[in-house]
Amino acid sequence: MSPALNDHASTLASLARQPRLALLIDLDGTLIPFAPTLEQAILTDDVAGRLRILTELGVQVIVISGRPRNHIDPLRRQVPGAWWFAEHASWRHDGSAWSGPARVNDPRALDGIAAQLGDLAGKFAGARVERKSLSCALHWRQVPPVARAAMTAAADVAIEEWLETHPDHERLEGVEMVEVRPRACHKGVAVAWARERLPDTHFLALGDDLTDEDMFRSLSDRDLAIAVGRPDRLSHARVYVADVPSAHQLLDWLAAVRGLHADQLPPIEDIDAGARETKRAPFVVIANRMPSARPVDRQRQVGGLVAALEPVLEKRGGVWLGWSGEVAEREPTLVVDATSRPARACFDFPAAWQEHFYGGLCNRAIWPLFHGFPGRVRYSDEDWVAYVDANATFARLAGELAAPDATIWVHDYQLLLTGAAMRHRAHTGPIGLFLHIPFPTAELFETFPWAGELLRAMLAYDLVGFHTQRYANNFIDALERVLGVDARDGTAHAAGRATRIAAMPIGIEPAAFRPDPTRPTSPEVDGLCAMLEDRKLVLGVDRLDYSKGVPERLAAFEHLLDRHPEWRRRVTFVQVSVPSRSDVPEYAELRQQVEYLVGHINGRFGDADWLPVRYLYRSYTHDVLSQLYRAADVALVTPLRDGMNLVAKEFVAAQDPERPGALVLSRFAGAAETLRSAVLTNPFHAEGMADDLHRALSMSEAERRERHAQMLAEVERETSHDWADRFLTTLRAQAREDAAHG
Ligand code: ADQ
Repeated sequence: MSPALNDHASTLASLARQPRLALLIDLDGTLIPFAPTLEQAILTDDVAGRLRILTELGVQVIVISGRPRNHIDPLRRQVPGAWWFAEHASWRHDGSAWSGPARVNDPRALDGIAAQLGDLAGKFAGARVERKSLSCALHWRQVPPVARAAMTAAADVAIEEWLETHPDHERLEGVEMVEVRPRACHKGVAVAWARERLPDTHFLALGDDLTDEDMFRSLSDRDLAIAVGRPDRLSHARVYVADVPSAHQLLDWLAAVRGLHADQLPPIEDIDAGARETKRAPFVVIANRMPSARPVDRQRQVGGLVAALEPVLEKRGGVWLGWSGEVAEREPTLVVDATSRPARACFDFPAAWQEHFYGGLCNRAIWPLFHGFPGRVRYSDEDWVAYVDANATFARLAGELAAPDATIWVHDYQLLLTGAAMRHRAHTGPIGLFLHIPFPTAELFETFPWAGELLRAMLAYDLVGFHTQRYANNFIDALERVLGVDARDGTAHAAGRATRIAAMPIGIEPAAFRPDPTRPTSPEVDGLCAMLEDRKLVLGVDRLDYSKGVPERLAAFEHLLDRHPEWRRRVTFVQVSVPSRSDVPEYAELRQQVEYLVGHINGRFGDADWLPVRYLYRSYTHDVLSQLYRAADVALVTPLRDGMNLVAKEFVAAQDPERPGALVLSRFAGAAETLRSAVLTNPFHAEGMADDLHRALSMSEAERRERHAQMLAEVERETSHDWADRFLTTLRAQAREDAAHG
């Protein structure tokens, strides 16, 4: 038995003897084995008897199920002393009556997705839609395996699309089912409610699927979560029992211990066994966000950071460390999934970080300042404290994961202090930072109240990489002005360490964006092309962020229709915006502003059969995105400021070299440094941008071909894999050199 498992076994033994103990237990997959239909999945009297005995022995039994209330009612009579939760934590029954959720969502909100999933279920024999009072689930246990992939892919698309306009709901993967439910109704709510009523009580929680993770993550350090079945996900449980019969055995053991009989503890296994192997990882990538383990999302990520780093992580046995995307009220602890590719380790943020670290210093201070929008910057001491704290925590957790001499690659503006915090913890291996956003001019940077602290911390890295030489030079200027450190030769020497400063533009994997001729065109792209008739398509694709200049782009399009009326009815502008940071008020305002402008232009110029602007607020898979890029006559990539901008490169890669579209590219995107054959434009000058768009629309095919060939050569010259190799080679060389001189 490993030492860790011994710890868990003794925690369980002492928990079992606590005078005040509550058992939080899931129903299906935990107490009741899965059966082909819900009707066959019954709570036998034998199992109910075990729960009754526990209640008689002073354990407060709390059953937390995803089932609707009418399924729970007959079961309640089998275990009279228990409390019951239905539909996760939407409804609760404490022995007297059902009470509803504190915040009731309008159940009709689900009608749209329920209808879509219903249609889908109608096409796949065995699929079943379950409509509950506040949520809606699609089950495919009975769908033949050959048809499942097609059905789940279609369900994924429908749900993703629906969620984009219903941010107060979320999707939840279950065992052979997926559910859409209000974010506020999860099993963690049941734990909080029980904790209020049961002060000084220890909690033992058992559950088998993802919905139970909300219950597990809400436990405190003195409670224990036990998974039923080895989780194939990142789990907050540290131990598991093999299956439902083992869970029953565990209940018998608990009753025996509390009844003061000796009994055999059933085998409990350590989930962390895999994680411990990863703990001494030789290579760790640290980024705020995690790559997704879900296939649909991963398809979206192809070509980005994950695609670039995945092979390196795999080759070197590395781990990706990041934020889980969840918030929890407890000390951040690592959850490791050593089986995913790449191996992933993540943790939940404390609630205060959401506001002060992520929403605060990162997105209200550094993001606008580094993009050159000082008017949008808000500084707050509390935000800075949270930033320091978050960076120190990332460093602590990376230290738990990495060997002391491991190579650490830190990404982006959220983690500028992490390298210094790791050095503080005596990390001896190479640590590099790549900044994905611009670095501002020294004059602007100096307005940052903690400019000195930030720069000093950045010099703890062996290598700091930027997209362009201009950003690297800005950084060098800032070192000179703020710290008096001379790094004009590309290396800064400070505090006995040398930091290499280099420009290393990120690329894409061009092959991933060439439309696959063997695959059918997506119905959505087909529909769009049919709607265009013989009009030209101007395309914009961005995350919805003020730095991307979407309102300015719309203004330019309006000028085009004003100044060049010959384009009216001959061109359609399709703007695709991926929802981004929609919980930050500025972003919600931006969305409204864009929607207003779209309505304004369409109202001014549109007629019964021509809509000048189509605005799609959603994300697409890369396959569909590539088809859209290829269908476009002109891409308008006009950020006000952008570190690099991958959309420009993806558009170039997706073109048919014989009949390519034209690229109108902002001079203020990092990509403009290499894509010199684009039509370069100034996004701050709407009329000028309208003229540049006119030029691109009017360009001859020969000129488009020539420009495209030059740009494609650039895109193919430096791919994302080359970029990752180059960064890591430079980092290792720098660390070796530093060690030789140190
Ligand atoms: P971002 O600001 O996110 O990245 P960008 O480089 O354009 O900007 O990358 C956006 C990615 O999202 C692209 O890969 C694109 O395909 C994808 N995307 C955009 N719209 C989409 C949609 N509707 N559906 C699906 N996918 C969509 C930051 C910096 C950039 C820098 C990158 C990488 O701000 O300047 O280029 O990191 O370093």
